[in-house]
Amino acid sequence: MNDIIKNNQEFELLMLQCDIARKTLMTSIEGQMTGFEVMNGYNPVEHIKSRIKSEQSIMSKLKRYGCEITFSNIASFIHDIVGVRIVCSFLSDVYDIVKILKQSQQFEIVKEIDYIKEPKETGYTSYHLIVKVPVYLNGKKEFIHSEIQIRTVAMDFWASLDHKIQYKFESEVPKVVAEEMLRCSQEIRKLDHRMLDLNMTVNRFFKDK
Ligand code: 0O2
Repeated sequence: MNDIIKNNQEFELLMLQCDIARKTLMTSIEGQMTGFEVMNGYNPVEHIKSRIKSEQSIMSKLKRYGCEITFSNIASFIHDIVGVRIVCSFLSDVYDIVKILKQSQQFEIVKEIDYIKEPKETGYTSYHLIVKVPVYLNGKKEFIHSEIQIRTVAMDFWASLDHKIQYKFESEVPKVVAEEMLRCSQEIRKLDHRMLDLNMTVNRFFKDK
């Protein structure tokens, strides 16, 4: 661990604030989804996970950005120390979930990136929201930036394999592997659309009865 970080009480406090933000986000999101289920008889969520980014991963990201490892750079540049991932079944669920989250009074959305409409070069697809969560600690109110990723089960399958591949090859992924991953991403995109169409057909079947 970097010395600036290791002996820094501020860093310890930041980690504590992040954990409070993570819990606030999880409680808020789970509550919103249950509220939606009560009103609509349907919960779009398959599962929700949350994590606090490891110190190692924070340092690597700062290095990748070409920033000096300081507490203030962590606070200014790393907006995904708190991460929440919401996984759902269908493509339409992703956009329903985004709509529900936009109604939250417990956090504020500061940025949204639709990597489903415009996938990353790697083939990565997901909907990202960067949010600001208020945290009250030691008589002070601070805002903690956090990242919410919303994706289908199929997108999640791709992303978790990609994560393993990146780790194994230490981000120097051979061209042949990267190209095959891109093709898999395109297949997953088609499959997500087919599953959505199929679900709509099934729903219409029951509506007509
Ligand atoms: P981890 O281990 O998940 O925390 P960037 O500077 O573009 O790399 P930025 O600006 O934070 O990152 O935003 P971006 O690109 O939206 O990526 C944020 C997160 O999205 C990443 O966090 C990953 O979780 C996920 N992600 C983005 N691109 C890819 C990809 O090609 N493959 C996979 N599997 N995940 C991706 P971290 O910090 O990179 O990683």
